[in-house]
Amino acid sequence: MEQVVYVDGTFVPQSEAKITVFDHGLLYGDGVFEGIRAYNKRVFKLERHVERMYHSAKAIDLAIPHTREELTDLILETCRRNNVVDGYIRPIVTRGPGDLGLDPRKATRGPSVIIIAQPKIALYPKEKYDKGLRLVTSSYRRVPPQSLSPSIKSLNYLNQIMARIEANQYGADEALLLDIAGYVSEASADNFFVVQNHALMTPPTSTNLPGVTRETVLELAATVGVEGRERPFTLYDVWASDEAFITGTAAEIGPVVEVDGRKIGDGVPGKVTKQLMKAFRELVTTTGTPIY
Ligand code: PXG
Repeated sequence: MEQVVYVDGTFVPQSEAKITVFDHGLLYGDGVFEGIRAYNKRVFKLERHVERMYHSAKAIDLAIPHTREELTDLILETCRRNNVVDGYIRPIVTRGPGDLGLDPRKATRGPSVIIIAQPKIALYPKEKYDKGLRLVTSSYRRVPPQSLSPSIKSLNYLNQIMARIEANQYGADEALLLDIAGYVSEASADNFFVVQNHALMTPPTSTNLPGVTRETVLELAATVGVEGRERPFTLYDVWASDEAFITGTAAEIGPVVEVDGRKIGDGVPGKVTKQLMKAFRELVTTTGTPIY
């Protein structure tokens, strides 16, 4: 059955879901989005994702033409119309249609609001979770906050796409990006953690996206008996770590077993990582906003 997409006030079949080629989201990447998941007929951390979307929009001076409550309801309604049980949800708000020219004032009609709710999500193959991911450090640095805040989940992903292309060329599963000062930042679309001496470490969010999965893992740390810390660290700390993993809404918790040709720990998914994966699974399948 064809999916139903919300576009600017109406629900339409996917094949009829269209926006104009003059939309500034397409022309200039002028817009924001979210990536949200549903598990077991509930949307995981919906309120937090909606909050992040409003923060991103505020940062680019884009007024979302709905209250948070309205947008939340529209997201849930899009899930219902697509019979979502487990799925992937993508709200997008762009600057909207306007004449050529990047000045946002040209987008006179106002923002476009799009919500996609897919009843299926394409995951990394199961093998990647059993055997672990291989990462390479990118030669591209994460765009620094001096140029564009990495906290904004904007429609500009070329920095990360360049890194991903490079990782593909090296036959790696993911790219690890450093910040402009040489400290570890994040993967192309996931946050990054190392485990050292029974403590988790992840870089502060000044140089990466404040990931919802990242926050969740920091909250879960205590339940598996480890401390979760936010502090800057270098590639040396990665290579010398006992375990490493990436976190993201799509990837969830993905064990990392190799970085730049060096084995991490024993070269297999680590004990703490596996405990966190289990605790995460338990949390996502038992909490969240009910869809129905
Ligand atoms: N860093 C970046 C740059 C991201 O884009 C994350 C970290 C992880 O954040 P969350 O909140 O998801 O834990 C992201 C999230 C996709 C896709 O379609 C990308 C993300 C999320 C969902 C789907 O590739 N990025």
